[in-house]
Amino acid sequence: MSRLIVVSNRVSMPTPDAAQGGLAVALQAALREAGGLWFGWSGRTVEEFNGSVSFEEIDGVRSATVDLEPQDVEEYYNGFANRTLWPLFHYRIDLAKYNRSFGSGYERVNKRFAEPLHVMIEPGDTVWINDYHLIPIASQLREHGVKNRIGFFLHTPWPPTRLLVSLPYHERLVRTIFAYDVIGFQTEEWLESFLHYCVNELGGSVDGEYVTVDDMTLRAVVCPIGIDFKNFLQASTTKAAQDLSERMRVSLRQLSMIVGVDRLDYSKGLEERLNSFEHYLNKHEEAHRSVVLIQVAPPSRGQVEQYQHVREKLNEMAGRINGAFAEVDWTPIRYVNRGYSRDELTALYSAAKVGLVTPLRDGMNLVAKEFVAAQDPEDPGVLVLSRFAGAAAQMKEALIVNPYAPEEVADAIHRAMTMPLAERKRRHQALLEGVRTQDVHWWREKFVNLIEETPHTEPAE
Ligand code: ADQ
Repeated sequence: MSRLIVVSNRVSMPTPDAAQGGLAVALQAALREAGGLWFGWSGRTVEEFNGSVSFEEIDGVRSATVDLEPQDVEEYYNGFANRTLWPLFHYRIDLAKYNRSFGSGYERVNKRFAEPLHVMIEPGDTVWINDYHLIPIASQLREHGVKNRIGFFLHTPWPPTRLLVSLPYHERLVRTIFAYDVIGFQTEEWLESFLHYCVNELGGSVDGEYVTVDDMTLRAVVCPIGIDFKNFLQASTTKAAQDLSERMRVSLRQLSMIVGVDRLDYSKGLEERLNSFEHYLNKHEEAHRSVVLIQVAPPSRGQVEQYQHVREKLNEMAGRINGAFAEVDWTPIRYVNRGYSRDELTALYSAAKVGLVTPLRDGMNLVAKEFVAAQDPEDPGVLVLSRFAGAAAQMKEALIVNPYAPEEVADAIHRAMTMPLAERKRRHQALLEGVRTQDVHWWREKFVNLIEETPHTEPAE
């Protein structure tokens, strides 16, 4: 069996007590089985980059990390990855910053990663690169003579061609993708956008799953990520989960709860969500003193101005709406700026009658799947899901909404709140089946198999 090498911006190693995302858990399981290695940035900085690698082994998983210079972090991570590509890939060209130094920092760090990485890759290893931070790394590895199979999975959307061409040197970036053997997307929509670009901007041609540009061929597939379903169910039985369940029961009493759980990110549509909830309160007097929205949103990427703006805006909105509607014994929005462990999240989700997942654009959105997994099948809550989340392509039995239309979302909240039990059960059962069977282990097995069965071909000389 070939060894698996996983590469991502940050490495998330197993720790006995830390809350772990589904992605980390799935990749760790794959690495443990295949005896592989996880490579990425340590999260630390050094004055001068030296390419030295720190190895660590925890619970059968081996990691290799390198430190970066502060300038690298600023230009590559806070710069090109999070100020340029993230907004652009979420269709927000109005927020994307195109400083040249970001682009050169991005290329420099990808080169810096490729140097120690190529030395570690042995013949027969399968290499799996994750996400938009590392798009050009395969082309760097090829320059070092790496002939292994290399796959790339994009966790975010791929933007429409008309938006992508606003990126200076877009062609240069996309051409580097042809150094991979396989590229995976969350949905058909992102795959189609990618192929559209290849055909219309690069003069490529598509034959089934294969796309060819000049003498370079790439297999492009859809492979939607899932959650670690079994692990998630187990998390709901822990003491932390049960303690929070009890606290929720006491604090909610007769209140019906709506839950939102997101990183504080403009792509998650949080301002629009609060606006929709305000519409709901305006239209439904009966919800006053009987409904509460719990929105959990821990700050992320705090070095980037737009994240500071969205945070200020949400503080202001939550305060204003609460000020306008609250009574001495009721506050409509509980806005919480901290993260919760996975165990505690299961308790939050299961206490809710409605899950509000309304991003303006999202590669997949795992919260939608976690909410479904946490529901009691005999009395399930209802998922209200944005049509612009990748998850909507799979989760058709949710109440699908346009997050830009506050009245529509408000109506969906009302419909979810008043939905008869039989309909809730029917919708939940169908959703649960998908979440259970297409879980994160299904996803990584499918993607690793795709890389392993796709032969590596060198471009003709
Ligand atoms: P994210 O944008 O981070 O991920 P998402 O998939 O919703 O988005 O969440 C990832 C995880 O973070 C979930 O497991 C969730 O429970 C956890 N999380 C979110 N908010 C939290 C909170 N307040 N407290 C604790 N945990 C919280 C990117 C893409 C997504 C894609 C994933 C995986 O943007 O579209 O689904 O990668 O591919």
